[in-house]
Amino acid sequence: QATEMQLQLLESLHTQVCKTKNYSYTYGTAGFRDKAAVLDTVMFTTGIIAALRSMSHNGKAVGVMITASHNPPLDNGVKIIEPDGSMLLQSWESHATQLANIAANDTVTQLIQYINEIVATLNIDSNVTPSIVVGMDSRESSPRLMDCLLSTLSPVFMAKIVNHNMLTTPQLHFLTAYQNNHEPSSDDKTVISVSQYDSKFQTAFKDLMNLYEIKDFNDCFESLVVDCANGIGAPQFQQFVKGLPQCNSIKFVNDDYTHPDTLNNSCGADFVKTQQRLPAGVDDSLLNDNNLYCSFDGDADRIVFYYVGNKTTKFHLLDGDKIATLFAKFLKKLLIKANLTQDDIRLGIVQTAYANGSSTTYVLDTLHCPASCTKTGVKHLHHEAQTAYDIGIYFEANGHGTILFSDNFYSKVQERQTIAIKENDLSSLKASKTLLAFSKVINQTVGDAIADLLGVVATLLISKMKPSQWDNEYTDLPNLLSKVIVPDRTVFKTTDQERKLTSPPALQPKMDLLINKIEQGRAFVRASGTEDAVRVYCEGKHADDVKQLSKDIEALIMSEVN
Ligand code: G16
Repeated sequence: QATEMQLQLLESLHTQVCKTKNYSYTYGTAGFRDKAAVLDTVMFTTGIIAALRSMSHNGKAVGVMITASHNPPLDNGVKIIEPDGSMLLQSWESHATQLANIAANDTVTQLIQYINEIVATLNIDSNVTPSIVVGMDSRESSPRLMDCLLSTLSPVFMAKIVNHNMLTTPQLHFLTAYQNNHEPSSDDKTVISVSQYDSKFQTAFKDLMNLYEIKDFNDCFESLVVDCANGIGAPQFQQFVKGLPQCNSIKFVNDDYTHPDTLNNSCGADFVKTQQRLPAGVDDSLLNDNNLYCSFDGDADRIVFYYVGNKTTKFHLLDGDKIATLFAKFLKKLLIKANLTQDDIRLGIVQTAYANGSSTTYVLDTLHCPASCTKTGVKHLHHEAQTAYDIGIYFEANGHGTILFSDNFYSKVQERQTIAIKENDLSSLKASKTLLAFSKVINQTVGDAIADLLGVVATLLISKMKPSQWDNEYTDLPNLLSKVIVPDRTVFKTTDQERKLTSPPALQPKMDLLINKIEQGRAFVRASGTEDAVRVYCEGKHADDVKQLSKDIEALIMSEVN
């Protein structure tokens, strides 16, 4: 039970920090996200929720990242990380939302009452000291919001806090899990910092490269040009590659994270994916048919690749679907070489409705792998990958994803490795070694632009595959993703993994008539969980039809809501 002093402190901090009142917060696709100016109150309560979550885990470290990822510079947000590095358990999302809305709309007595209710119903031991790991992206508002977040943690909860300041979201996911797995002994003075992340993934990449004696990128492309969206991924990845001699031909664009007003502005993964064109900053000196390009988003948890063909006239996107299929083909081949069947190790792909129809057909008919579809949001894909497969490759088309390897994967591959050594089967041995080494290059806590970049580069180099060969595995159906601003996006409700609208009720039947008119037509509409907009996705056999379909659906939406 809280002491009188703690309650008084909470009351005075609530008055000091929570300036945004009479406001309704909603927990979106990846946490709370809004204009930075209104986030003080929800940051205050997120600190409290993180402390309670850590206490409910018996004091294990819980992570909190202040970021609005791909959103424009004036937005911000917050993501909460479980002790194992995954996203906040879904049943806690409603506690987080309710607490924020009580702080914004009710009295401090009601706030305290609700905190007590969580403690009582979840049987949380209030004597446990919470442990919180925090970080933020490079937005101008992030330090101010960090103060709001931290305000209650030491004075009220006496929490242990590790503040990593500016780093990428996946680095914080990794370090949260790392801290829980490396509880220092009393004489251990190790300070947990981003250097543990760097050395873990640098070593993994070097080991994989050494297995194939690869010294540079020359077999597959000339330079790798990395667009950092002017975000925190820039300094973090620049520091990271200093430890990798193989990567010395990497060139950077949009690495100006010290000017937060340029963040995600005409650059970054979301821009490149939705506009299907090169980001700003790739000037003539960087245009080369033999280069590979990629773009991070603002907090470096997404990545998309691209290249230019035909003497720099054509832009070719290699998005999340292409990354997932590249990994699936590579890993499947290795499993076969290691004499492991689909019954031994179940490899599957998890996508969302945004996955290009051609990619799903390729997965099922060419790779002969199972494919699942979930709602948008990494938490949904992650869960499916973890529960349905031994190698669960999950990627959203927007470039957000990773691979999860199960315990069964590790034990079966190790078993095969022992047999291969006994039988002196060198090809099978190398395949098992590659599988194990490759799994270490991947950040299994969450989608990570840096780790995914290493995984893609390693796959291309080991397979001796040029970007155009990667692309030619299948051809994307023409597609368009657009946004419509509506007075109230909450009226848009979906079913069937967001592939069909149930509300407004008249919209889906009208859309179906339009979709059925075009060859290989597919389209859906859903409310964004990170922006105040409704998203419209359309695809079909012919680009002109897709353009028209997109326009028609946008017009339908406008006529329905006005
Ligand atoms: C977040 C989520 C992604 C999601 C994206 C867009 O990405 O983590 O899973 O695809 O938002 O979501 P929505 O369409 O609901 O706006 P990020 O990179 O912005 O954190």
